[in-house]
Amino acid sequence: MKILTAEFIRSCAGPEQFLQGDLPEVAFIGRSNVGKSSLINSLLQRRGLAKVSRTPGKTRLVNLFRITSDDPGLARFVLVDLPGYGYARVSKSLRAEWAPLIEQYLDGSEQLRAVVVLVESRVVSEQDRETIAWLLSVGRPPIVVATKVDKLKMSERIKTLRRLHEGLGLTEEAIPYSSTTGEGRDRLWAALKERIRT
Ligand SMILES: Nc1nc2c(ncn2[C@@H]2O[C@H](COP(=O)(O)OP(=O)(O)OP(=O)(O)O)[C@@H](O)[C@H]2O)c(=O)[nH]1
Ligand SMILES: [Mg+2]
Repeated sequence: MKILTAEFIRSCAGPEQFLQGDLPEVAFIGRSNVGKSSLINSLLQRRGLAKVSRTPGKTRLVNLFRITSDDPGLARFVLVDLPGYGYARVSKSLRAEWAPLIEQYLDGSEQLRAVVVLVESRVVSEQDRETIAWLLSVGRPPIVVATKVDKLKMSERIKTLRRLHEGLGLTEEAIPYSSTTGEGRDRLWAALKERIRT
């Protein structure tokens, strides 16, 4: 899987800025600081395409990227980087502002083929659980990715991933991912291809 081009389209502050057209869309969502920007950069093998921020909770807009690859199953698609949710240090009113934007996108997009929910392997938050339950309730079963697995010792890995699986009430296995080592990249591409094809 080789990415040929990856270009930023725009940041959307409202639904009128979402894309029209027929390109399939793949969206990424997760708690702030879960490693979303790092995962997008590692997936696309583009350093710094999605900002890896040192200030958690910075990304509050829906960011769109146009991607082309050498894989016929995923030749052209749009990657959607959704705002991080649930960062405690951000005020409630600010959070109230962008949660509707996320829901409008996830509920309304006709081209959306897959939603990837990122969760941190060792931390199961109530909001992760709610997001996954909500996606199931609107008929968009997500692909769940467990981030930063390089931080887990081999001895704790199985137990931690099992706890995550049970804690989130998953039906499908989460994909273990590390942006540091590249683990999980092929598996995630395969999962995305499956969703885009069908
Ligand atoms: N060890 C390890 N650290 C990671 C990994 N992915 C991200 N990090 C670190 O986690 C922190 C947050 O990473 P980001 O990719 O900016 O996370 P984000 O979810 O985009 O964060 P916001 O956009 O600020 O909400 C950074 O310090 C990264 O270096 C990983 O796979 N392994
Ligand atoms: Mg980010």
